Amino acid sequence: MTFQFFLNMQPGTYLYHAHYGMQREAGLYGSIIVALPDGQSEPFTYDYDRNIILNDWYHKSTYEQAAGLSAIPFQWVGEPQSLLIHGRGRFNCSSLTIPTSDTGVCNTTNPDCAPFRLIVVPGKTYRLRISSLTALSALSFQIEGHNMTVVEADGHYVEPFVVQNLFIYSGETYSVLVKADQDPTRNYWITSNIVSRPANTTPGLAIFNYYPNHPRRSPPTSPPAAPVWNNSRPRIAQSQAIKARPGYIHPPPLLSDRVIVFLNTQNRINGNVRWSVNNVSFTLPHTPYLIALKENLTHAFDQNPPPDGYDFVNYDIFKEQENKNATLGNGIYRLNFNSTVDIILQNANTMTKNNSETHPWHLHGHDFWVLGYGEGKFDMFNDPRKYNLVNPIMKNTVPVHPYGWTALRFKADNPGAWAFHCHIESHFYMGMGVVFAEGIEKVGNLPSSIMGCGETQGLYRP
Ligand SMILES: *[C@@H]1O[C@H](CO)[C@@H](O)[C@H](O)[C@H]1NC(C)=O
Ligand SMILES: *[C@@H]1O[C@H](CO)[C@@H](O)[C@H](O)[C@H]1NC(C)=O
Ligand SMILES: *[C@@H]1O[C@H](CO)[C@@H](O)[C@H](O)[C@H]1NC(C)=O
Ligand SMILES: *[C@@H]1O[C@H](CO)[C@@H](O)[C@H](O)[C@H]1NC(C)=O
Ligand SMILES: *[C@@H]1O[C@H](CO)[C@@H](O)[C@H](O)[C@H]1NC(C)=O
Ligand SMILES: *[C@@H]1O[C@H](CO)[C@@H](O)[C@H](O)[C@H]1NC(C)=O
Ligand SMILES: *[C@@H]1O[C@H](CO)[C@@H](O)[C@H](O)[C@H]1NC(C)=O
Ligand SMILES: *[C@@H]1O[C@H](CO)[C@@H](O)[C@H](O)[C@H]1NC(C)=O
Ligand SMILES: *[C@@H]1O[C@H](CO)[C@@H](O)[C@H](O)[C@H]1NC(C)=O
Ligand SMILES: [Cu+2]
Repeated sequence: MTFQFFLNMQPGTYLYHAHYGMQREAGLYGSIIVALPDGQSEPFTYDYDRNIILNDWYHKSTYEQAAGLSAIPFQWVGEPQSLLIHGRGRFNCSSLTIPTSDTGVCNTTNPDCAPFRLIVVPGKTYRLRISSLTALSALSFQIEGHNMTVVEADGHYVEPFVVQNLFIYSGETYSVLVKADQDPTRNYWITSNIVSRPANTTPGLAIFNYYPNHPRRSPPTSPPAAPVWNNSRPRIAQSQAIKARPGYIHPPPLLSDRVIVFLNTQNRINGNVRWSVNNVSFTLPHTPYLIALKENLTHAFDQNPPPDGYDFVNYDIFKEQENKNATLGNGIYRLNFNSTVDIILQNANTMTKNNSETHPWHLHGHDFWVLGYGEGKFDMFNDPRKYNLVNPIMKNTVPVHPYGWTALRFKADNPGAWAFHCHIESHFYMGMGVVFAEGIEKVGNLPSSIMGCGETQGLYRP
């Protein structure tokens, strides 16, 4: 299949994936690498460029998972059965009861079950483009015995910093530089581990294979230990370390026109577990927003906008969620074209005592500046004074850490209707998202070939 599209993007590493139901998880995804224009060079050097996609894997189909999430009683998808490093995972097949005719499918000598290996030539420097498209898991990625220098995040150059493990959230992309400068007579482990959730999923394993060692030769050491799953301090520190690279700083507007605070809560609505933003749990209407907006189909979705905030004074973000009054909704936020909008993602306790989760929020159609991260309840008066307005990184996906907040700023300068949602597949399915619309009058005439869903049926002209 051939796609044609026009790029108005920074050179760098991006992702594409399905966005219908929970299809992404079933494997419809990949990465897009935008090359530099001829004659330009990167602000760092390397010998080889390699791509690694991280994922998690469930044995249940996405349809079964979605059915469970909509069922009463609610059936949570649970932790993944495997972690994949570039499509290869591990699973103890003897714990499965599979027909004997199928045993060849799942055994360690089957070449399809061999771990991913990254062949490296001693002394060379590798640019690894690492992306995560996990359904649920926040990951720690590590190469035994080697440090990584982070140089790119979501298509923007980063002021380089060194890490032993990279924390990466679903929807994010990073480039790191790694030099193959260790003992070349052996191989090393590449690992991925779940953080932020108490999962017992087997860690992801791949081989950092020094040429000319045999790629199947197991490293003589044990894989490096995983970070403590519930210690969010190093994760916050790494989020805060990501700044724009000098020479590549896009200064943000110093003031914003509108501030929207998004309280992230878990609620029970009509007997089902849902995620909500300011008491509203998102549901997708049958009619596509852009067509509805362009064609003035005012019955296609709720014309009342959802709230710009929550009850700051009385709401205790550390307390088990008791609000039984969240509602389902499909209203949207209308932004003035070209205005500067601040978004504060405010995390809170879930319906489980002493529990707050990490949510990677992803914005379509824009890059935003990441102005800051904080712990506890966002303070409207004092926290904005601590914003980084000097060299904030621009990204399209950002985590809000447990019991914390994350502040973003973007310019509403891309005509259209755009989703902003948690990149955890089941969370978005359970309502964790919103839609922004701006500059609809600037959107050209829509082709009739895209009509046909919901109220646009009558507009379809083949
Ligand atoms: C794999 O599962 C089998 C059966 O449950 C168990 O006996 C065995 O110890 C497991 N192997 C490993 C390496 O965990
Ligand atoms: C493992 O898989 C290989 C390749 O498919 C097959 O030749 C072999 O018979 C399988 N071994 C067992 C024990 O099933
Ligand atoms: C990696 O960085 C750590 C912390 O800065 C340092 O202690 C260690 O020696 C470095 N390892 C390598 C292989 O450079
Ligand atoms: C992390 O969880 C463990 C139990 O798995 C608990 O003992 C420990 O106190 C927790 N640490 C933090 C920082 O919450
Ligand atoms: C929708 O409403 C706008 C503003 O009232 C108007 O300019 C536009 O022509 C209308 N479009 C259609 C397709 O009716
Ligand atoms: C959410 O619902 C609770 C309980 O009804 C209420 O106290 C709070 O003000 C509501 N918040 C918003 C943003 O509507
Ligand atoms: C929730 O809604 C019900 C019915 O509308 C109302 O009786 C109740 O007081 C509300 N609860 C809160 C906490 O607002
Ligand atoms: C949008 O804002 C920029 C400055 O940030 C300005 O140069 C541009 O003219 C504005 N465009 C419109 C259509 O208002
Ligand atoms: C929950 O957190 C509170 C403090 O916020 C603490 O006092 C309590 O011990 C914690 N409970 C559990 C079960 O960890
Ligand atoms: Cu989420």
